Amino acid sequence: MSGRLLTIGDIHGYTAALDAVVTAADIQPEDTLVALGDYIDRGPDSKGTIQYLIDLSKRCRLIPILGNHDQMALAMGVMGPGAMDDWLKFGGDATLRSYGCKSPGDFPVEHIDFLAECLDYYETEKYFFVHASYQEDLPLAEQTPDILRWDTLRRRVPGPHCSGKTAIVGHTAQPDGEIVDIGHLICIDTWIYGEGRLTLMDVNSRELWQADKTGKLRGK
Ligand SMILES: [Mn+2]
Repeated sequence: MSGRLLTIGDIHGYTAALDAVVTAADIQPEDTLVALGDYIDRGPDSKGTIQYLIDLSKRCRLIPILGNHDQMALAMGVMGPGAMDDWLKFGGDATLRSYGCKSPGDFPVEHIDFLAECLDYYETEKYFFVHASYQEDLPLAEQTPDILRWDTLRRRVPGPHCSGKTAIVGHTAQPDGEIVDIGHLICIDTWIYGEGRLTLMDVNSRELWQADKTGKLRGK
C-alpha cells in the first residue's frame, strides 16, 4: 500500500477542527484515512462535517466507520422517528439544528448514503479499527453492533484481540484530551465536544495532529 495510513477520532460536528487537522497533515490522494465514527451530534456543524467528509473522500482514500451516533441518525432516517427521544438525549438536537430539519429522513440523500455506506470495522495487516470496542476471542466479522459501537473502555478495557492485531478505537472520550496507548489498544477519542481536542494520527509513525473546537492547532 502506498501512501500513509492515517486515522481520525470522533469529530462530533466540529468541522473547523476537522479542516485544521486534515490541512495540517497535508493529506494526499494516495493516503488512506480511517475515520472512527461519530461524525455528528453534540457539536455545532454536523451537516458541514458530513459534507466535508464526502468531499474529502474524493481527494484521498477515506474509510469511514459507523459510530453509535451515526447509527442512531441512520436508523431514524431509514425507519422513521420512533426512537427520536433517545437520540435527542445523545445530542441529536444539535444535528437537526445544523440541518434545519425535524428528522434525519429529511437529510440530503447524499448524506444518508454516506452514513449507510460506513463500515462496522476495517483492518490492515497489523491493525484493526472499530468505533468503540471489541470482544477479544471473536473474529471481527462476528462482533456484535453493541460491542463495536456502544461498549466503553470505562466499563471494560479488552485484552489483546485473537488476531494479534493492534486495535485503534474512538468513542471513549479521554477527559485529559490525550490519546491512550496500552500496546494492543490505542484510543484516539480526545474529547473535542468537551474540553479536549480532535486527533488525527499517522498510524505507523504515531505523528499526531490535534486541534481544538476553533480549529487552533496544538503545538504546531
Ligand atoms: Mn461513540
